[in-house]
Amino acid sequence: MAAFKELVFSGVQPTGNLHLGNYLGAIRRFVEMQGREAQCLYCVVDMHAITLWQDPEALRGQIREVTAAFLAAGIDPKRSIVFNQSQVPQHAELAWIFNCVARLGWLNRMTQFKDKAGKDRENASIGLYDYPVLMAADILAYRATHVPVGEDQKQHLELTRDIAQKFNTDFAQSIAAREYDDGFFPITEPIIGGPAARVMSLRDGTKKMSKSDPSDNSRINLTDDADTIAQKIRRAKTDPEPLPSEIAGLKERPEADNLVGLYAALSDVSREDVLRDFGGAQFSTFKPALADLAVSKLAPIAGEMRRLSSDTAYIEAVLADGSERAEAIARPNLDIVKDIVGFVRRPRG
Ligand code: AQP
Repeated sequence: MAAFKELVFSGVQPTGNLHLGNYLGAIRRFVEMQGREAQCLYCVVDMHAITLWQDPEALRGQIREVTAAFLAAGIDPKRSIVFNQSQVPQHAELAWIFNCVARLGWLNRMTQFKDKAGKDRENASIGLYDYPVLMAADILAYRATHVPVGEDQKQHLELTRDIAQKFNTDFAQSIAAREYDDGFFPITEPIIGGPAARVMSLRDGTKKMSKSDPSDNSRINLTDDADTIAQKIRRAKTDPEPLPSEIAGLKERPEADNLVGLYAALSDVSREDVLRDFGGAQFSTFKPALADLAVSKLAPIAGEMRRLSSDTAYIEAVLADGSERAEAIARPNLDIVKDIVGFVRRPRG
């Protein structure tokens, strides 16, 4: 492998209903990152998916579907490493070591656990609680320097940085003895931003667009056909006012703000540019323009996803090749971590 200065890692859960938020907030950014001088690893995080029960047969299909979405969106599996988490055992191994570094108080502050566990906390899986520690292991098994994610993952990325820092401090002497002068783990940079860092539900502009929302009308799925996309945008909740000409006019108008953000992200311009073109327009004018734009961007991806999803052998070959290449990076890193921690390990022959 060529030595790159940057190592980019990110993942998507195969939990079904991949949506426009996942695409604009994450997958499209993954594609853009391929333009940097970086080794990129893109992971289908199936071990995260089972923190909530998944039907085994459906899970296999969902893993293939997320892989197909990566490829259909433009991730090149030769240039980037595309794989599924469960095929690389170092994620789970490092997660255990990090379980012994992370503090209960840190995890108790994680808002996503509170949201997902809801009122029935006692009944949530331990995996759901421990999710952010496994996420830190996903990233740091590769000593990744950059992680493109949607805004909802910001707190988890901060935890990853805290774990890296604490590991570097707890084992400072052992790390220095191995000549890693700046600590063993990097303090990973989150890459969050742009007009679609947080895409909101089409039914409620104060809630994020999410796979698990019971209303299918709340999101645009990457597999939706043109008519469905147009219909969902037509029915999207809005207010009776026309669009403002200035950004300040979007304040307190979450649904309008969300649709303007979507238009900006899909056409690669700023919100200000969108308002320059549509300021004063009614939603009856803006929504069809947004629907046309969304269909023109998403229909080719949906078509390619369908074609690739049905080619099981190809998708599984991509994942097998990617897992092997990912493990070739993670395994030597884990060997060093085990030495740092003080484990006795079998020499590699
Ligand atoms: N609404 C969103 N806007 C922008 N980015 C988003 N992401 C998710 N929702 C939005 C980003 O997509 C990546 C993959 O997410 P994930 O599947 O691993 O987990 P998630 O955040 O739990 O996704 P969902 O869709 O919201 O699922 P549920 O309903 O299960 O909670 C991440 O980079 C995420 O930030």
